[in-house]
Amino acid sequence: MRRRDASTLILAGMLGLGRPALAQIAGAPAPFDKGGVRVALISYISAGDFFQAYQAGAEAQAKQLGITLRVFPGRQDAALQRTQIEQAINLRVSAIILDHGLPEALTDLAERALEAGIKVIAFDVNLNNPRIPQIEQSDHQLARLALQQAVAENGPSFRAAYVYVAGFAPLDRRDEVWQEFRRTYPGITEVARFGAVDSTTAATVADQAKAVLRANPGISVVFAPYDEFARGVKLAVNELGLGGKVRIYSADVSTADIQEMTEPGSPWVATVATNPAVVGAVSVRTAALAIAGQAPASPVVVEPVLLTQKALREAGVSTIEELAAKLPAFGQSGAARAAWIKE
Ligand code: SR1
Repeated sequence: MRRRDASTLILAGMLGLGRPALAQIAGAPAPFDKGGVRVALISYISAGDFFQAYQAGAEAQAKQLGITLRVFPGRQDAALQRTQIEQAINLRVSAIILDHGLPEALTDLAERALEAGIKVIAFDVNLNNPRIPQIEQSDHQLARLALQQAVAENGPSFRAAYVYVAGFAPLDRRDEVWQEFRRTYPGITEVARFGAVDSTTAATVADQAKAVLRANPGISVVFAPYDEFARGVKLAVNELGLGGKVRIYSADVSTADIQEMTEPGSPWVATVATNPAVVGAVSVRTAALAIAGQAPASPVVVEPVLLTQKALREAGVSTIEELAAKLPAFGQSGAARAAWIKE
């Protein structure tokens, strides 16, 4: 076999005879020096821009590491996610990445996987197990940046609607900051709270938001810290003709979100986001490091950046790729790195 340099990925070409391709990384620790590493990515939610980009980033990083990544798509179905974990254990993968989910449905099976010698990594689901590295987007910082922007643009007193669904670790962490802001700024009144996470989140939230905005004409700010929430609220604001009156502050970004934020008259004025593809890549790198016995300290954090409508318009940014090129802090992360892992 021909070796080029320490970080060169060599496809060993063990195709045929029903055997999978082995991908070796010269100079990498075991088992990556031999190849044949298999990892399962088991998601609770697969629909929506964030989760699709997350998966694409995970797949690209897995390819780079010679990992065969088996993706189990989620349908917001805890029972399905449990079955998928059992399948991954039976497949004897080297690691399982749990992407969101309900902790009470995952804890025992995560433990079973660990007992079977499988590494378990958790993104945005807190299993309270020191053997399971946690990955997150610094949700406290994310919410803080969004709410600081809301206060900077609307002053310390406003009537707000808040979109929230309890039980999702990132939303619960963002909620802690919302509560903290309301204590710091008693002039902020939460007039209404609503939300849903289902197979059509944006549409469901749009219906809820329409009812709330109709019933509460004084609302001037909506804190919607998930892009599917923000899209729903924006639909409602536009349908009710409230474009000049209501401002939306959110989390997450995608090419479609950038277009929705920057279109003329858009009420969606700011979001705070990581690049979800980078978070997917970080998740796979964390799994790879755990498999190699080099698990990074938990939590592994990907820092988000504030993106305002004004800044996006002024920079002429219209896609995620343009954003990553203009803003290096958005396009890459130093988390879960090692000399033998290429991005
Ligand atoms: C239902 S939880 C949705 C959030 O998960 C990820 O952390 C994304 O940032 C999204 O906002």
